[in-house]
Amino acid sequence: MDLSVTIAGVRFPACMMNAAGALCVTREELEALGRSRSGAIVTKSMTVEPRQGNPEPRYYGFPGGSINSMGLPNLGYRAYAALIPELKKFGKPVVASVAGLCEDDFITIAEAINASAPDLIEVNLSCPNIPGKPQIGYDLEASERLMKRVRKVITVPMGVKLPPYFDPAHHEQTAKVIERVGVDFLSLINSVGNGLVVDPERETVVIKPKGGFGGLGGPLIKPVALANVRAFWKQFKGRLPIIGTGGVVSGSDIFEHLLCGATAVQVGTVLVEEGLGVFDRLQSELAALLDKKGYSSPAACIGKLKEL
Ligand code: RRO
Repeated sequence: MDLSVTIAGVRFPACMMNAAGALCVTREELEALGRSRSGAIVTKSMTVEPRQGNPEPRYYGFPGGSINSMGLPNLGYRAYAALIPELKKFGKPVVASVAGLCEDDFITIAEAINASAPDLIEVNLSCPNIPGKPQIGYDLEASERLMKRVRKVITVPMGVKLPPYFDPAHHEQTAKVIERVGVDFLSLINSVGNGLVVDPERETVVIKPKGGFGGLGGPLIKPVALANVRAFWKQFKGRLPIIGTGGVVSGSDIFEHLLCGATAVQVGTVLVEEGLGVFDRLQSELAALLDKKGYSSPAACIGKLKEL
């Protein structure tokens, strides 16, 4: 079955890809994504200068999911700007994830990365792990100001990666901001910020930065991700493409994201835990499921969730 989808006019050969942060920091990792069956190559969120990130241990996987406090380890935007034209040879979209340590950084990076012509840019408003820096996506005034500024310098399709929201009022207010800015797609959700995982045996936290607090990912956040996909799909009446992220481990999880309104999904925790072969497995599982249910393509089930 053809699992390709189109987002903001860009064709993805399969409706699944890595989530920013998962196996996508170095040239080697990005090229491996290019050779894999990932439907796109998404870069690690980039800052102005290269960063080592937070002290280790900073990622911990457990049966329900994962917790991370990577702290934006990346090569710096200049390295990614040089790499992006090369990554195009893999014949799939290259998505540049843009972050920054202050508002001006986002503009500097967005302008330079846009000039290197990625197929899409994802602006990350939701990193939970920089000590002393709140997630921008939880400050709607700051988000609007920042998005309006990056919007002016980005000419390729521009998306924003949002944190999870837990109240309908926040979905509604955020949607109004997105509408005013004029965004081409949404990536929902970033990790559920500032969770805490405890090892009762050792009586310790499991990651070092921020006293053990970090972003949660994997199966345990799937209901939160689905709720955000659904809420924003409804806010925009299905007219703004959504890339769903959170808790995708199987073809059935992808199907759930599609039903809620996602056009494609990203995989983080399961990619880190299972490696690049996960894309082969997910594609077989999704194709078999859609076939069994009589859907001819991923696009045929977007937003089709029934309410009782
Ligand atoms: O690097 C990180 O610690 C990180 C980032 Br930028 C992000 O957006 N989400 C996340 O879970 N970790």
